[in-house]
Amino acid sequence: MGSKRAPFIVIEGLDRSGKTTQTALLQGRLEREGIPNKLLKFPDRTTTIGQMIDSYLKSASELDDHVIHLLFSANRWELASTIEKLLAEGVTVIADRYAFSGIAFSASKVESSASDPGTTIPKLPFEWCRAPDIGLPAPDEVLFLDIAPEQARLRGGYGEERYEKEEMQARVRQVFQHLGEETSSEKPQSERLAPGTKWTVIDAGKERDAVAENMWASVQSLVRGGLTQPVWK
Ligand code: 2DT
Repeated sequence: MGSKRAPFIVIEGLDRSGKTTQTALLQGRLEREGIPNKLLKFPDRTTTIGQMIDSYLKSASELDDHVIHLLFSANRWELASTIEKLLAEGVTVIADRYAFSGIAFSASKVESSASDPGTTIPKLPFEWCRAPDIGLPAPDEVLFLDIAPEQARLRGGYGEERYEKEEMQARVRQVFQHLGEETSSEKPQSERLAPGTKWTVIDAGKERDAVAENMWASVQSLVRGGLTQPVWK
């Protein structure tokens, strides 16, 4: 128990929040500070499961909503032991998206209600969405890059992939906010995805360098100090 491990940091964010740029800037900062690190990206489209996910996201294939949800989760489980090994070796792991995206996107899928066609209901219950990721190595900190839909719109059009639609993005933002509250709450461990995780909201509407500074300010003591407690599960 005495030996130190490195921290696990997850970057989550809405479309057009600058997540990819900011993740690269954070990694560059770790490099400059001489902190050993590894950047992972979820979905990891290089594995066999990842290729199925890639095809689905590009609308080249159709899959049942339950199936694609479980594939996204399986794509994290594929890397679970690698993450634990890296942390134990003192390598800081940064993940561009993780289980929080998994829940936020799947729980945002809706269909019209049979009894009241004017209203929509979730296709997959929230608790069902969370279940497959319980027990994964949990991050020490999540940096959630938040941007208001109106501001995101000013940054230009959405991409081509499935889910890159404004209505969907607005629902995803709400589920992320709910996950943030839940993660920061005092709920019993069994009712939270990530028992020891710190959830930090970063205002991604600010200019690039200011966002990068805020992210660094939030994680720097964690990445400089190392941790003695085991990886959260
Ligand atoms: P990128 O644009 O960041 O490659 O994401 N997604 C992601 C899910 O629906 N479930 C998940 O578990 C993960 C990790 C978010 C591709 C899209 O995949 C969605 C956007």
